[in-house]
Amino acid sequence: MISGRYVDVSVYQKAKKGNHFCGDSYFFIEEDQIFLGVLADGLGSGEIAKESSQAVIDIVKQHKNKTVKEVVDLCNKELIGMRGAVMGILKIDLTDQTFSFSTIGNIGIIIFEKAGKKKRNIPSSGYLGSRYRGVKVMTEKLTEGTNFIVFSDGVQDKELSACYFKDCDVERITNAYAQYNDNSRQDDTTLMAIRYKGEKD
Ligand SMILES: [Mn+2]
Repeated sequence: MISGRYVDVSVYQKAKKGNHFCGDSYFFIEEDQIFLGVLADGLGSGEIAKESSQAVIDIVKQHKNKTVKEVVDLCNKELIGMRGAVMGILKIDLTDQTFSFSTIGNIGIIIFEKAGKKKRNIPSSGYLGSRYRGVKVMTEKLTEGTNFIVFSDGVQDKELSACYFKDCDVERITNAYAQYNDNSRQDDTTLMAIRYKGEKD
């Protein structure tokens, strides 16, 4: 678990059975004015998949201050000619107190607000590299004590109703997931638990 000034992050990741390389790549960073979290799942498996998903991460790292839409467009450009990838990106603007997120293909984001509201995004279809028709970006007001769960398609729908996703301790979330998930998984699995703690005084 990484505990930032405003944001905590804990990540669970496991490669598909029998694979050395996990085709999923992730990255997150907290700076003075922003938090950025990204998860990419490369098409195919093993090293080929890793190459595409890592390319997404590299682009995001280089363009931290661009808008979510600009970053996704750049990732798409970079992936032309590669196997391809799907991605999810979350950007928290700590100054404006808003968050923006977007997913293309099979990356999910579920948002649990302290007040109990739960939101799930509708991903843009296709994937980066060759089946890309632009991406929808949602921007909403940030509230203290919000959990963002970002996951690749190794996570199964039935696993997402668990109550531990609302826990205020992100490490407990990934530990609980590791303990209760289905171990016979057929795909690379990454689950990022991100919590906006709010202003500390
Ligand atoms: Mn996958």
